[in-house]
Amino acid sequence: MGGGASVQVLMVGLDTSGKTTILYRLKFGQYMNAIPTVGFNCEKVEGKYGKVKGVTFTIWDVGGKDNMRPLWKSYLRSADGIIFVVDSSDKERIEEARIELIKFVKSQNTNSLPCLVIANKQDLPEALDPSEIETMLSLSDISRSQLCELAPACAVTGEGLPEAMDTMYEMIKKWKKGKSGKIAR
Ligand SMILES: Nc1nc2c(ncn2[C@@H]2O[C@H](COP(=O)(O)OP(=O)(O)O)[C@@H](O)[C@H]2O)c(=O)[nH]1
Ligand SMILES: [Mg+2]
Repeated sequence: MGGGASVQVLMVGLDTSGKTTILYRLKFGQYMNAIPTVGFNCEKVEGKYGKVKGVTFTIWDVGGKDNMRPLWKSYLRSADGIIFVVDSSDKERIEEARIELIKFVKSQNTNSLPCLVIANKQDLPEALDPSEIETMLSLSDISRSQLCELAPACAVTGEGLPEAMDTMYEMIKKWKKGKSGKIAR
């Protein structure tokens, strides 16, 4: 993979964590006020700089209200990677986020896709540190069975998002390499 590559990313997470704001920030390069997502959004986003230059990310942003969560699975079929977005300032729902994240990654069983957790809303004064989020979400448990990384970000300013996309792409490359290795054996 390299310039001209195309990858599919499934973006999930609790409602109001900032998924649609991230999607629009990546697509339009500016803050757009998102209305609550009914169903899903999908955009093709072109990587502009560095490692992801020329890479096309097709990003599926699926609604995160509790009645939508059982549907996340159905978007996995064509996905190369998962982004799970967390609102770093929502201490009350961090445990709910942990449960949904675990449930979701376990539901994939054999098909352990790389998972990037975006700790969003880092601009808010009450935001938890990335290291606190890592612990509260038990990411080390997930890392035992699949590629899992954490990226801090702010979707309003876009800070952290280019690095997050770089990381996602690197993880997908690693995962694809490992997979083709297994098939060849
Ligand atoms: N302060 C702050 N607010 C954000 C950030 N990202 C999203 N929001 C706000 O959080 C609310 C929910 O965002 P939305 O993208 O609709 O969340 P979704 O339900 O996960 O798609 C909106 O009012 C956004 O403007 C961020 O990084 N910082
Ligand atoms: Mg949304």
